[in-house]
Amino acid sequence: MPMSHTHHDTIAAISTPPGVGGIAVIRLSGDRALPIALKALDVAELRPRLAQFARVAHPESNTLIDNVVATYFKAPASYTGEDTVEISCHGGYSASPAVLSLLYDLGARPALPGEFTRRAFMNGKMDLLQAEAVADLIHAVSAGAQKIAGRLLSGKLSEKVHQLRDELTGIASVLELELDFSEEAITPLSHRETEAKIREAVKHISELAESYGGGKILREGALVPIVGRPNAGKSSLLNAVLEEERAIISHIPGTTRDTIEESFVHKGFLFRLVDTAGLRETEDHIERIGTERALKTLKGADLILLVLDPLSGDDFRFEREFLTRYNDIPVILVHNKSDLNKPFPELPAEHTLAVSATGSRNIDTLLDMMLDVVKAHYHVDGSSIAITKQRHLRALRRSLESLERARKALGEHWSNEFIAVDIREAIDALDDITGQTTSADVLNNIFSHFCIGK
Ligand SMILES: Nc1nc2c(ncn2[C@@H]2O[C@H](COP(=O)(O)OP(=O)(O)OP(=O)(O)O)[C@@H](O)[C@H]2O)c(=O)[nH]1
Ligand SMILES: [Mg+2]
Repeated sequence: MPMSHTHHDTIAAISTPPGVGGIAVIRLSGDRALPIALKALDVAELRPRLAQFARVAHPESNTLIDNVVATYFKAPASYTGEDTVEISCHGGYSASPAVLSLLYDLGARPALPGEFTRRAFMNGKMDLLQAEAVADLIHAVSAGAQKIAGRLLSGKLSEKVHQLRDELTGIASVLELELDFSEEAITPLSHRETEAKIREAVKHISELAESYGGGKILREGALVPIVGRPNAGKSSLLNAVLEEERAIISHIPGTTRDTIEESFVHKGFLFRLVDTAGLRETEDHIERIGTERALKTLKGADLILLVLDPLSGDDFRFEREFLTRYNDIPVILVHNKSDLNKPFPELPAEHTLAVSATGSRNIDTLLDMMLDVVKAHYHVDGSSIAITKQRHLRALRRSLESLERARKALGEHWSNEFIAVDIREAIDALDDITGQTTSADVLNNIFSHFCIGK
């Protein structure tokens, strides 16, 4: 947050999206929220948690700006934990901006992106995981993304992180106690017990780290490039899935040059399907750029649809090599043009399905298969607790590195003091996830991605 903006300022913003609608809600939060609201509204008092009708008029001309309903949330019982007044104006482009500008004249300042939620975090209303979940929930476009954001918001992941933290604190404090009271009768942990406890903690933290793939996919959707030789029917497949003529299709090989990404939701699960240029050696400059783009998309792929054309008349060496090269990403081998009843080669793929893109045959089956493969491969389970962000993963990895050091030190019979320091570092890394030790830079970055008014 820029230095000139302190969290003692009273901030205001319109919290509903711009546009024509029934109502628009302005949020006003900070020490002076109540006096500023009372100056703007023609009421003598605002009672906490009571929706009150009021008029807002121009201070000089006394002409009406809008009739509103105002609700006062007295600190700390508000979203931000500060005194907050929410003013419901009429929607559209004129009333709410006019009311907001009056609030600015009366001493409020425009809220920065995410500043209300940042204050909620600062005031202990939620931890950082929950604050992130607020943004995720707002941006969730699939039922899966909504579910995982909801689970974060309810504090399930925070609880899990706290459990892991308690586990480590338990070990560190015994080690530290032994240092302080080495003369007295506390039962020290044996070398073996400490080692076993650290190993247990490592296992639990690793499990959480492994949930990243699934968590990320639920939040952002699975990236699924459609690849194959020119003319295999990749663009036809994209169109068949989307049920619209999105990409250009022609019988001329090399039709698609650019990558075309379209999202769709299947059974509550978000997929990002990418049509790509056919892969072949080519002299054509633009086609070559298209090929490079296709290969780039493969780098971030969660699942690949490799489309096969029985008419291609070659030995399918390309497909064979492809399957060997991309053996760490799940691939569905799509036997396209199955309406032609031509034979397909035997290829070493785990998942194969015959479809007809232009005949819309087996497309629903393909979607179900995509869902099953992604769920199984990334352990995406509707009910489990998962981390969803690189930030979480990095912190867990740091924690694991510290524990690894602790284990090594223990093995080399270092004094407890050093081992305890490593374990404290592992705890700090976990605290970074919930925001207890997160640096201002990281916080700035997280909240800058919020919308204004949130
Ligand atoms: N019979 C039959 N023809 C198909 C099917 N799918 C695609 N085609 C035909 O195959 C040709 C190529 O289709 P596209 O979808 O443009 O193929 P592509 O893989 O996107 O080709 P490039 O963009 O050039 O790499 C077109 O003439 C389609 O009509 C199918 O299921 N059955
Ligand atoms: Mg194409």
